[in-house]
Amino acid sequence: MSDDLERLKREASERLERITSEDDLADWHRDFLGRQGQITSAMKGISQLPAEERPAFGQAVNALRNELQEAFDNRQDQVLAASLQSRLQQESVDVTLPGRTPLAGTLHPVTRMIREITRVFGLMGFQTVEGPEVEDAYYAFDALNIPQDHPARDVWDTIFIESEQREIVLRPHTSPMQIRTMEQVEPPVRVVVPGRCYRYEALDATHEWHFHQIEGLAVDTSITMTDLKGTLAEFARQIFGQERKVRFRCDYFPFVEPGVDFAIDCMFCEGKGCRVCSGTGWIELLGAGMVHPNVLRHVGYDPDVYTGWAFGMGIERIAMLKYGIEDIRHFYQGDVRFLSQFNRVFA
Ligand code: 2NM
Repeated sequence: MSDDLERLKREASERLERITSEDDLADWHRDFLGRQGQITSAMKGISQLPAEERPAFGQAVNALRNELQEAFDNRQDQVLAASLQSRLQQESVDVTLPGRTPLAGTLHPVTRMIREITRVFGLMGFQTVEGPEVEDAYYAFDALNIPQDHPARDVWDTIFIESEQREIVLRPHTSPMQIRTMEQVEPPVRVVVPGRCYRYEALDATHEWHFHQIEGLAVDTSITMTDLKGTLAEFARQIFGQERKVRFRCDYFPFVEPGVDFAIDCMFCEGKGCRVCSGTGWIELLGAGMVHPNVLRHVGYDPDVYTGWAFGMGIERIAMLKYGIEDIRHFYQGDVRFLSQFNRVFA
């Protein structure tokens, strides 16, 4: 073999030995075995040789080409095997590592509060019913002893839906469903109605333009104020602790007579007076009263035969007191840092 071919062989072999990457392999192949590589140009040099040397030279170049091709194939196998090995190592999974806990959704604090309150009333024989959020004004006002043009109609800051035929509102309380219930069944009635309500409010820490209420209703022969007091005291003690004191004071709602406001002694200061109870020692929970005879007449109940009581409370307010939430707007901002604090499973 000529000195030139010897040098070419040595250069090619040494470079091949050092190659560890697929890119370098491709470069090497181009430089030596490619169409414009050194083997090709060596073959072209054959024309410069005297005729008698050409066959031997041609054979030598061919032999070298085959030799280099074989060396290349071997090296390529090694490089590919090594890179596969290191990829396997890099991408290997340690199956003994502890798993990541997936983020599971939780119930909204208002949903939890509704379930907790309806459970307590369920134990006392009350059925839970739900009704429409978009209501006929008759159910939202007229049937509740709040006639058209009566000033009491303005108290609820109602959101109206435009309609040609009827007066339609987003319900400002869940009482409409209590009217619907009484229209459909004869006493005895024992229901609680939880659900979303709407009012055109200026927003602050205690007011949202949409919120939730739960209202209760009991109608039967000889239902009295005593039943109301006993039922509400039991509710308050189930939710806020057996030691709670209760207070009833006169209040006015168009759909009841007499009407009361129901309070418990402050569980933060034990009635001594603090920031939460504004120094009074008492926290107002809800409004209630004996269902007005006009309301009973509207649903076709004879007020000389039946009596009943009803109450209504804001669910967010109860949840804020129970869990020490200082701003009602937290409920509807969808902030996971707030919402994920209510993971605890209720009894
Ligand atoms: C309240 C306070 C007092 C109430 C009355 C009725 C119905 F339908 F029976 F007339 N439902 N809810 C009522 C009574 C609601 O919320 C502060």
